[in-house]
Amino acid sequence: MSDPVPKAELHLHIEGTLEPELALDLAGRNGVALPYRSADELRAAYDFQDLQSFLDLYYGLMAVLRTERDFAELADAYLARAAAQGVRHAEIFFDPQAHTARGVPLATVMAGLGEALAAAPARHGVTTRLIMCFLRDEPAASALEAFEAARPWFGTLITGVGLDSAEVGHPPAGFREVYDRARAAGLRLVAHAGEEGPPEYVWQALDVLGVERVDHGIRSMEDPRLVERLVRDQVPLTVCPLSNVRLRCVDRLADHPLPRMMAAGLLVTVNSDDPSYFGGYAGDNFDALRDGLGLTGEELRLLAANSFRAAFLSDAERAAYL
Ligand code: ES4
Ligand code: ZN
Repeated sequence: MSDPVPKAELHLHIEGTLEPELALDLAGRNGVALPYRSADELRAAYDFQDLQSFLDLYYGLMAVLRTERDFAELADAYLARAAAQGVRHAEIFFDPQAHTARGVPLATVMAGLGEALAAAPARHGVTTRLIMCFLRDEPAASALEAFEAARPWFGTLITGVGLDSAEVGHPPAGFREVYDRARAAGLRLVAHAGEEGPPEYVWQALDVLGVERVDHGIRSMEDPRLVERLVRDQVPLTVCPLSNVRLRCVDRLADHPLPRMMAAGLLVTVNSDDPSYFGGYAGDNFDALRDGLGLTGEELRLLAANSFRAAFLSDAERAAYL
């Protein structure tokens, strides 16, 4: 990678940074049986048809994450890789329900992630925020339960809430109550919408949940009125080009709507989503836009500047980055 431009990463699932080598190490350490004998064999399974086929592997492999140390090592490894690719600030998603459902206490997850995030400014030169995501293919009552269990960390470790997992058939409107509670608790609000799901889900994320940023949002381009709204309000979209190709939301990188999104005046950012699974970290996504889509240095610098504009930073913090 050529001298990476400083950037913020705003769409990153910490569980999606689990590299095959670390997964096998943790499996051995924790006595978890995996149906893969080598990192290469595991990597060969990273051939996805759609979002669901990815999620099946992703949730399955989480079985190796059991202890505070596991979560601390996972996050520290991500922060080291991200820093090497120019990431100065990372707003990190995690899926509490995916861990508590396997019997891992939320306190264990928070202690491990908290340790790595606290060390990150000095160790890696990266500041962070943490965003808890609700699994939209689980009942809204489960999201409410996860939300209430996380209250002790609100405003300290946890800055915001998001909505992820299988999108189609699970519209944002079902999660109105938990977003109302999150807003009342002073948390920042984001949601995945318009990745595989229709523009209607982006409208619901904006108008029913009241999100401040939309994760993915690429299918917004199918609805000119929605584009107008997103441009008018300069709602940031956290776009993940390599993810969209790997999950076949777009056929080829050359077909990716990102250049059209920028031309329309949308506040677009570039992110890695689940970098271990999708072929690259933040800088790799920037490189792919240059090499595969022909974006210019000026366009890439604009995307990097957008990432700090769209971040949940104070004005003073933002000024230090821009
Ligand atoms: C995800 Cl790419 C993607 N979409 C929705 N939910 C997710 N969780 C982790 N990666
Ligand atoms: Zn995502």
